[in-house]
Amino acid sequence: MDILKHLSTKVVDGNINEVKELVQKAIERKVDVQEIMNEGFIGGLDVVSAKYTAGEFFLPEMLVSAMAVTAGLELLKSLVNKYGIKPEGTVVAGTVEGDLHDIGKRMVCMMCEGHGFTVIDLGTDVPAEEFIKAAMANQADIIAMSALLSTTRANMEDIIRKIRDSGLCQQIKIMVGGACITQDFADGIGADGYAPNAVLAVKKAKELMRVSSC
Ligand code: B1M
Repeated sequence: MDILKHLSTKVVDGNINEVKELVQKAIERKVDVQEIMNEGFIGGLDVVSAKYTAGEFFLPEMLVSAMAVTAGLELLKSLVNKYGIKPEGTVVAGTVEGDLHDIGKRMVCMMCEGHGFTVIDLGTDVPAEEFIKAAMANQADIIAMSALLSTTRANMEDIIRKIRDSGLCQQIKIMVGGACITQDFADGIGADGYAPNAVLAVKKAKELMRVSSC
C-alpha cells in the first residue's frame, strides 16, 4: 500500500506508534511535508469525520485519531524546522475560547515556524485577554486565531473587538482560519486576513507583514 494511504488508515485506527513509524519512514523517503499532512493526516481525519457524522465513530475514536496526528505532527515539526531561514516576524497563535480543536492550528504554527516566523502558540480555549497579553509581551506582528465550531467562531469577532479596543491594532494584523471559517466570514468580523489551509496561511502571513496597520 502507498505509504501515505497507509498513514491515513493508521490515523483512522488511532494507532499512535504506527503513525509515528510511518511519518518517520515518509521523512526518510523524502516525501513532501505537505503531502504527508494533506494525504496522510487530513485524509485520515476526513474519514474519521465522515464516520463520526454517520454515527459509526464516537468522541473517543475521534480523540485517539487526533492524538495520533498530534504525535505525527511533532515528528514532522522537527523536520520542517530545519528549513528555518531568517526571521519573518512574530505570530501569536491560538484556538479561540470554547474550542479545543488544535490540529489545524498546530499545522499553521508549524508551517509558519518552518518559514521563518517566531511562533508563540497559546494552545486551545484562548480568551481575548490572553491573545492581547501575549501579543504585547512579544511585540507580535500577527495574531492568528483558529476555530472549528460554528458556535466558537462567533468568539472571534468579540476577540477582534477587544484587540481593537486595546489599541494593539495599530501595530498588529489579525488572521483567522479553521474549518468553519470563510473569506466572507473573516471580512464580516473585520479580520485582516484569512487562509483556508496551512500553506496559504504562511503566504497570507507574509503578505500581512508587508501591509501597514489595521
Ligand atoms: Co470535533 N468537531 N468536536 N473533535 N472534530 C468537528 C470540527 C466536526 C466538523 C465533526 C463533525 O460533526 N463531522 C464538528 C463541528 C460541527 C460544527 O460546529 N460545524 C465537531 C464537533 C461537533 C465536536 C464536539 C462538539 C463533539 C461533542 O463533544 N459532541 C467537540 C467540541 C469540543 C470543543 O472544542 N469544545 C469536539 C471534540 C473533538 C475532539 C477533542 C475529540 C477532537 C479534537 C482534538 C484536537 O484537535 N486535538 C475532534 C476532531 C479530531 C474533529 C475532526 C474529526 C477533525 C478536526 C481536525 O483536526 N481536522 C472534525 C471534522 C473535520 O473538521 N473534518 C471535528 C484536520 C485539521 C487539519 O483541519 O483544523 O480545519 P482544520 O485546519 C485546516 C484549515 O482549516 C486551516 O489549516 C488547516 C490545515 O490545512 N486552518 C487555518 C486552521 N486554523 C487556521 C488558522 C489560520 C489559517 C488557516 O489562520 C490563523
